[in-house]
Amino acid sequence: MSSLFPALAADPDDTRPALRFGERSLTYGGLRAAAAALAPRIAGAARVAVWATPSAETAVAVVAALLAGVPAVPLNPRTGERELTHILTDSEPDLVLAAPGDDLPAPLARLPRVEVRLHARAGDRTAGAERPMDTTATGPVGGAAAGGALPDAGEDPEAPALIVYTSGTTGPPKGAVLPRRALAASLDALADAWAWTADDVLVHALPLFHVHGLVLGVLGPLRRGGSVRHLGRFTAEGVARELADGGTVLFGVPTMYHRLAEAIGTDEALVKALAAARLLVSGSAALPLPVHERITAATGRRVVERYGMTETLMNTSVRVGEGPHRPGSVGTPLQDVALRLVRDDGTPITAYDGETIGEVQVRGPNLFSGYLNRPDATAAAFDGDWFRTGDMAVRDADGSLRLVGRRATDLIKSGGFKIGAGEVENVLLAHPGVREAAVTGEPDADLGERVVAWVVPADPTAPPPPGDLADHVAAQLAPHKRPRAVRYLEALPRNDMGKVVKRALHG
Ligand code: MCA
Ligand code: AMP
Repeated sequence: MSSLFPALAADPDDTRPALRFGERSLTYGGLRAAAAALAPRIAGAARVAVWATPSAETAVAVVAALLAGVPAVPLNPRTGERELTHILTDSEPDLVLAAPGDDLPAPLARLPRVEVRLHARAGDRTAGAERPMDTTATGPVGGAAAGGALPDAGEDPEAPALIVYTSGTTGPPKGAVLPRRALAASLDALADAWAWTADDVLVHALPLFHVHGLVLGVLGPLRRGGSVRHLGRFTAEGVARELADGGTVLFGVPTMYHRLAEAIGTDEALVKALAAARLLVSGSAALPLPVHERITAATGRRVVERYGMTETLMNTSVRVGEGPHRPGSVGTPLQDVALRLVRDDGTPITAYDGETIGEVQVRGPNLFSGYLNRPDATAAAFDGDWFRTGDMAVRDADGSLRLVGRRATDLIKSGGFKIGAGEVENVLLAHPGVREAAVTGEPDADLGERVVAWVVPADPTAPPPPGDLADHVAAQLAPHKRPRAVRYLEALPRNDMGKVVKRALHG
């Protein structure tokens, strides 16, 4: 298999821009030097954790791990205690990669720490850095200096590259093992669908511990030899500024497009910037029709939707420059992706009629190799060699897909993050003020869905304040999993078997 990053192998003095995070940037030569310096320091590790802040250090850390052939486990820096402990126990990283000055929580502080430097040598400008980013950095490393030989990971396409944790309906998140083959196949298939080239400058503001922000948003541009500008945090002004200043492509979750659509009315610069972009892409959750229509009405632009999943990387996309674009469609299967719709009884649906609903199953080089330490869950996720996505869809006559729902109602998509009702319920139950708890997702104009906690207080005269419960979930799991609303009940509705009837909650 060819290298994951041909542009890095090319020329140590390459001055083309690779990464920009705020005021800090790295050229291809600079990235090559920084990653080549770091790779030998982690080579031989079974696995490394990456403290995945939205920074150039995260990009350098992941690229170095890929060059060294060491699987990387990107960690949400806001992960709470319980979830972090689970991920570390499950993935057993040998060390953690973090930027100088990053403050690591206790469970991680026990691991050996390797600092990610953006410069192979202090003050070394020949390495291709456009400007010094870390002037305090002293050359860390044995061996590979700026412009030195790039390590070769051996290029086994099935070797694990990333382990990305993703929530299920119950229990703690599972680690999806993504091989090098899947990263390469999915990114190349997107390049085919989007005419994505080295000339593209991607603007993004997504977190770097999930597939969308890390694989598509960082590894994608680097595989093409193009560049990425990360905003650090999402703002409509930041998007307008970067698109007006050379950005060509925008990646975002629907919540971000919703916020852009809100800002459009009062921000002429944003309208102009969106209108001039080559490509606007939305994914991770359904883009609501009104959001799409507002953006199109103001800018004349259509937002391209693509459909993916941590376990499968990207499955379908609307293709750039092809045919009329129907909002609500997530497009056709990507190059080399086989896709079928299957009825509840397991029989495939052959109709392309826009109305027969089935579960989406996929097969292809884009698939993960399994859940870490979970052969049971891996086996359950497949029907033969078809991966069951759990998403329900219809197929139109032209082969394009429209997603209509999910098989499991206990999975909530909020702001593009997947949240399992069960994991939040378990944490709520551990709160002393909670006797019983059920968690559901409720429609939310901004987040798509919001997490709602239905709570039977331990003491009905003194129910725990909603803010306390939100803080508790944020501290144990992650802030994006916190309930945005808490409703108090005297008892949860249950059926004869004692099982909570969630449908009765919203009634
Ligand atoms: C809030 N915060 C808290 C608490 N409440 N911290 C501790 N305790 C609390 N009780 C913090 C948050 O961490 C955050 O910090 C800030 O307060 C605001 O939080 P919040 O209101 O929750 O954020 P938001 O404004 O609602 O975020 C919207 C968002 C976000 C930016 C759109 O949802 C987002 O980044 N979504 C992207 C999800 C994504 O990448 N999904 C891809 C996975 P601070 O302000 O400092 O940040 S899906 C995927 O990969 C597949 C393959 C696919 O198809 O793409
Ligand atoms: P995750 O498990 O966090 O990787 O999220 C994957 C899930 O996000 C998919 O199974 C879908 O339910 C949802 N998803 C991703 N892209 C889209 C999209 N374009 N439209 C609707 N849902 C999407």
